[in-house]
Amino acid sequence: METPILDPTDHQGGKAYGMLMEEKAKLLGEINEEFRNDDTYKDVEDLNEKLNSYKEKFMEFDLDNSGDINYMGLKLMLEKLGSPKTHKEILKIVSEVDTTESGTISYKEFLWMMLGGKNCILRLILFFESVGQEAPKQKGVAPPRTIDSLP
Ligand SMILES: [Ca+2]
Repeated sequence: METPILDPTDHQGGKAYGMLMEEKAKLLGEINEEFRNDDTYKDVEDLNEKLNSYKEKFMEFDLDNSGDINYMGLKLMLEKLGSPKTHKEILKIVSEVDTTESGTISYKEFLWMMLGGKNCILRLILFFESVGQEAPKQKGVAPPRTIDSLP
């Protein structure tokens, strides 16, 4: 696969930024591929679909494009999801997911959380949000998911 190269003479930044996003999407895509091939998750329903939506969600809140969701990214995410949290709560949410104790949430940590069996605050919030989003879209096609049907 080709690796896009950032042009240091491009001072406008627009094109370079687009390439950076592309590069980031590719990196996350590679992690998705790892999880797709991981036997641990072979029984997960709609794994492919889930990984794609997690990737989008993750990119949306990796505000500084560092590849990790930091404190501010998480704070904004929770506000946008309609569940604003206090400073203390946010630190607790990070610590539940942050297995490397880096203070930030990497994409792998995010996936381990979303696909793992352990219940934590962020996972519950994101599940409730996806239920709310999917219900109107699937109207007349498939019954909307209910909280009871969640793994
Ligand atoms: Ca971490």
